[in-house]
Amino acid sequence: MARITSRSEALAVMAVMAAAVFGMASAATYNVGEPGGSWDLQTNYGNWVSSKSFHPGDQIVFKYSPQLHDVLEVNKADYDSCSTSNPIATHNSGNDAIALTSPGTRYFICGFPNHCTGGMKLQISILPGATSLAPAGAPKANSPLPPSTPFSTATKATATGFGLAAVMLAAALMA
Ligand code: CU1
Repeated sequence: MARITSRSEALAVMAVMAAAVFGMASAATYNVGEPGGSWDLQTNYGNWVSSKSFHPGDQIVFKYSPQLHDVLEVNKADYDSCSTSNPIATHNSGNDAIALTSPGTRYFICGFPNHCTGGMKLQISILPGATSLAPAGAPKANSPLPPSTPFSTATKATATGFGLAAVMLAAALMA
């Protein structure tokens, strides 16, 4: 009886630690327009982005028929005017994963005639920091702390938690 209890306790600890670590990793993949849409003429991309926050390490994936659409990454002026003449990058595989590597704003439009003006334009604001390491409401401009501090603290806490969970699991399995 004691064995079962301690093993299930260890497994519970492992599950909690795994959840914490996965949450902390926070590299998310967003399929553009999903659920309910894709890279198409029906989706309202302003609505789509409004419920999300993007961070370095995340990626967005454009899924579409290459016969019907493509994806041009453009600058803000070309985004605003739906100009396709000077793209930063062109994607047309129909399954295009775009890595969001650094903070800033990136602009995507469809290059097919009248599709951008028809609504196929997507503006992505990439916020600094990993999702779960940026406390909501934390003041941004008041601190001279080195930026690495919260990350190394979190990493140590995670490593400690993992070690503890592994020891407990091993103890439970050997009991
Ligand atoms: Cu299109």
